[in-house]
Amino acid sequence: DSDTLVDLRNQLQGDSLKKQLSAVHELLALGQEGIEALTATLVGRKDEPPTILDGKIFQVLYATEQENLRHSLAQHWPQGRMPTPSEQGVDYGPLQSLLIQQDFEEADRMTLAKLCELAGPTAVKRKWVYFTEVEQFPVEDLRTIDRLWLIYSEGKFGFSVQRRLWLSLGQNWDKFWPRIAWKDDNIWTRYPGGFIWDLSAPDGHLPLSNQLRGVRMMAALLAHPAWSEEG
Ligand code: UYC
Repeated sequence: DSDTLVDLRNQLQGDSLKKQLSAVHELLALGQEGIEALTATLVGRKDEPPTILDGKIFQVLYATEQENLRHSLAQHWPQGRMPTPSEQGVDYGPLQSLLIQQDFEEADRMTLAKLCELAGPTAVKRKWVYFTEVEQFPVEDLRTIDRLWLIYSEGKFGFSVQRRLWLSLGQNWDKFWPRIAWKDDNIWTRYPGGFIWDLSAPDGHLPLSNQLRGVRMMAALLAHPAWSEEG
């Protein structure tokens, strides 16, 4: 009834992320009027910097597969809810699109491809990046990639999430791997089948960094100034 609708809309404006996210799902379950409330909330926040709530609402509205809804989303936000600035002119639109669709496995592959693009044509050909290239990555681009992962994963995935965990474990890799389910009983998780490609994964599980050539690339990512500067 209308009380529920009002309560849920208020819950969306509250400051508990958990409650916001559960309100999104409850509104969705109400059908068309819930969908309209979600759309109104999203559009009402159009001029604000995108949050995890905005990413979630965008995703669930997109997933309704209602043509008119997708059309009006695309009119407000042709690329997705998040602007994707790049100092190097890299197009993160395809990554945003995969994340909106919650295709985390393809999004993970696309992330590696974008890191290679960022590093330049030799890295694109090589299909992996050197830690020395990572050190040169612009702050802006890494933040764009990280925020895309964050807002479309309920805050679960992204380099900054991995960094926070890694720091909380005293930068100890042996403690870090099992925490993000990249290792179990001292055995590396097998790519791609062993990984968890949805939100049931532990925090920091994605995006992946292949450890085949050692830990230095990932160490450079997690130690990058993108995560420590202000702003
Ligand atoms: N793989 O095991 N991985 C690949 C991971 C390792 C290996 C890709 C992550 C350990 C080989 C991604 C983990 C290892 C290939 C990841 C993991 C290993 C491959 C595709 C847990 C053997 C084919 C992108 C840490 C013991 C490589 C890419 C090739 C691929 C990710 C083997 C994303 C997070 C040490 C043989 N693994 N990788 O980088 O050249 O190729 O075809 O980390």
